[in-house]
Amino acid sequence: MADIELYSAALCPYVHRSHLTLLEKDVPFKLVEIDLQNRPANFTDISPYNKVPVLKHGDVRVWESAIINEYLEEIFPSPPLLPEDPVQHAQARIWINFADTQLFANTRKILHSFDPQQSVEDAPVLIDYLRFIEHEALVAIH
Ligand SMILES: N[C@@H](CCC(=O)N[C@@H](CS)C(=O)NCC(=O)O)C(=O)O
Repeated sequence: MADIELYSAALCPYVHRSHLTLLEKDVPFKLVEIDLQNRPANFTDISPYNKVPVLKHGDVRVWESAIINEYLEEIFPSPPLLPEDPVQHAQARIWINFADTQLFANTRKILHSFDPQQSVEDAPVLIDYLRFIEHEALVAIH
């Protein structure tokens, strides 16, 4: 198997998503920590968007966390990431979309903010998202 590297930043929720997928699939990999305030020279040779995560698999590079996970799913199908049942499959994909379009951007904004006052102002939006997740989880188990 070609070597796998995941280019990471410890606080990045997008990285966590692909990191968890590698762990779940029990795939050996190396985590390469990138300081986003001081990126290595020529980092865009590895990451065309100049962001993390990027997965390197031999000569292949894949970026965008959701697409990295789809790639890993195809290369390492076991255990599967998504349920087979069409309804559960759709629900899982709705949560992926929720994370992409709403949750992650706000989490990231707060985690990476250098302005404590701005974080306080941004926090209620994140709290609303977390309440929404909690509410939907309670609906799902009843
Ligand atoms: N849509 C991308 C988002 C990745 C992203 O925004 N990563 C952040 C860290 S959490 C980053 O590298 N930011 C660097 C920058 O924007 O300068 C994904 O899902 O992978």
